[in-house]
Amino acid sequence: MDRITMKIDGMSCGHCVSAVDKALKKLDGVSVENIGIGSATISYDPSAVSEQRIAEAVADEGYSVVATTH
Ligand SMILES: [Cu+2]
Repeated sequence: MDRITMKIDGMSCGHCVSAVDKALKKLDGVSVENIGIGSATISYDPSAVSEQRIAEAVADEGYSVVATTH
């Protein structure tokens, strides 16, 4: 498993947190470790899902991953 922390733009309240949390948890191979307004730390299995796919899932909810830290 790889662990990343993403800085996410556009999140402003608990609904945003739960929307992003749900979108991430729907992805195969992803487990959410910590999430709050503006950031999320996850572990993921690189053989099941790519970092790009993860960012797309966040974008589909209307938010954007602006930075990723390993
Ligand atoms: Cu919100």
